[in-house]
Amino acid sequence: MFVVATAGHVDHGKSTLVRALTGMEPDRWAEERRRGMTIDLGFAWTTLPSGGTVAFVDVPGHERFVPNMLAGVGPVPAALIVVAADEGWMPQSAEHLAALDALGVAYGLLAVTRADLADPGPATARARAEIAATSLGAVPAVAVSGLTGAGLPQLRAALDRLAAQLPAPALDDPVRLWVDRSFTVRGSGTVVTGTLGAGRLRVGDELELAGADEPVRIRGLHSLGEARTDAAAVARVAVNLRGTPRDRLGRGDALLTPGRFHHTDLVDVRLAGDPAADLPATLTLHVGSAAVPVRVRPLGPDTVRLRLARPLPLLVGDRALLRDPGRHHVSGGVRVLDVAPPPLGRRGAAAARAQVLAELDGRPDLAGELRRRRLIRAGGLVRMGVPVQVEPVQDGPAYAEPVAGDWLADPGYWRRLGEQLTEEVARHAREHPLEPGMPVDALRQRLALPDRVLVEALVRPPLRIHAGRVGAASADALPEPVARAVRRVRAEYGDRPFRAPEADRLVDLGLGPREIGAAVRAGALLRLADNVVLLPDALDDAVRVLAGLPQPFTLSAARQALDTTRRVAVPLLELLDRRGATRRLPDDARIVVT
Ligand SMILES: Nc1nc2c(ncn2[C@@H]2O[C@H](COP(=O)(O)OP(=O)(O)OP(=O)(O)O)[C@@H](O)[C@H]2O)c(=O)[nH]1
Ligand SMILES: [Mg+2]
Repeated sequence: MFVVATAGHVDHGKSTLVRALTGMEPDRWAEERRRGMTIDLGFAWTTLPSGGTVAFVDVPGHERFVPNMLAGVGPVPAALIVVAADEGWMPQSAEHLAALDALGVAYGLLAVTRADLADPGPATARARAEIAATSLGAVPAVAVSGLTGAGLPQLRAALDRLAAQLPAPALDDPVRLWVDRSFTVRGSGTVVTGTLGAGRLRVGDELELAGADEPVRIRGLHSLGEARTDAAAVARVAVNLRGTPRDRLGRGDALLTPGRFHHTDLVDVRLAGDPAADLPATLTLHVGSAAVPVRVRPLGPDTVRLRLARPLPLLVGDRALLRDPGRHHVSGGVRVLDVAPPPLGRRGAAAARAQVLAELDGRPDLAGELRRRRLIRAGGLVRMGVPVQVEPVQDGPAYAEPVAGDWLADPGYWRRLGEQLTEEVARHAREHPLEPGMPVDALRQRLALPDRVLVEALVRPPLRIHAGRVGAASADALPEPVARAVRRVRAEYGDRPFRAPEADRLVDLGLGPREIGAAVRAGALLRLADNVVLLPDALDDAVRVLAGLPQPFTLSAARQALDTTRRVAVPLLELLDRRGATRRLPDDARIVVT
């Protein structure tokens, strides 16, 4: 299937032509038929000579209904431009063409209608010249009469040729179905319709609806009036939603593949059309089927920041249109450059931003995004429309290796963060000499990082993480007074390793509870009990000495062999028991476990 939207001035014969081609009535409302005028979008379809199907979105031509027209053409990539032979080029011919151009529509046909009433030559020549200057370029033209049927076979053949030119739909892309109609079917509930331009839908699928907390689920699907279990782009679809009240959604909303779109009310865009300086402060942004008031802030000659009155699921590279409803003036197309732009708080920030935007063209650019954002989750980039591959794939999208979890970082920034972390840890050690390192969370805050895993990923030897703190791995990092005290213990007790310094000796050495704690955490001392410390190699030495005793051995035999006191021997043996080096027997004797 392919979908074509009509375009053209009021009464030029768009609906008559669609009716003649399809045998279906595009003017759905009684009021439209009574007034002989399209007010809202109409839908009709037919089979072409090739066997393919064309679906029409028939738009109103009256100037009052241009917003409805824009909701119809927004999601549709091809246009059937209709000009009446007897009236020629008219204001909404021009306004509709300006809209198609602004949206970058590149595929189209010209039908010069009412050719039974006047020579189609002049209207054809003028319209072709106007169209040639737009994104549509040179288009085929067919003269037709909806009344006599003349030219209809040629128009059908031209539609077939147009269909063959259209690019293949991206079936694996996420779904963003812009709703153009919503209504209630008795017994089924809420139904929305739209043009599915990419991706697939299946009955049972969950979709995301902006502003709704819960996902919505597809209860039923129709395409061209027939029930389906699935639908693939390109297609006109009617989606029946389970349990979603009718007032929760309408034209301008979008049904989305969950988790794949960033909702934003702030975008930086490039203008094609009026210069930034000439734009009024408020305009209406049209994208997909949505129309949202925006405040315009010029940044560069052709770049502006738009503040949307409500958030939309926009992606980098999206095309949209700015229009001044008061003046009936299409200000021009916009290309979305950034859907999560930085705030412009500081003086000079706007000028600096303009320079950044001057380099962007709306094509997703992974390396550039990382350079500008420095640190971002892969999923966040994908939701902005920047594809990320975290494994290299030949000919695949840009590849990036996460630094931690799914976090991606600009390599230069990541290197600087690593250096900053080392400095922070050293500074913290100077200011808090007795603490066993800097808490991970304090580091996260100092480095202004959004996630602990980033801090953890930045820690490199000789630093290490221990018990939620980042510090040096070796005793070399002990504060100098403690290190000096440990050296003196080693000098004094090295040759009688199981003699622990008495409490008053510890005080003389400057080893209070905090200093002992620091030395123990650094592995420079071994604590057996309060105020009972040995050098750390004492444990292995003790096992060697005890293994030389007749087994089992008593506490007293151990104390004598180790040349120490009960003050040391009791907790030392208990520690060896806990570590499984010795085992205590029921009669309180012990054996060395080999
Ligand atoms: N003689 C003649 N009359 C036509 C032809 N096409 C349309 N008409 C008449 O022109 C009038 C307007 O036709 P519509 O098809 O409603 O025009 P439209 O472009 O859909 O108008 P809007 O939807 O309001 O923009 C009707 O009275 C039609 O009968 C044609 O090819 N020949
Ligand atoms: Mg009509």
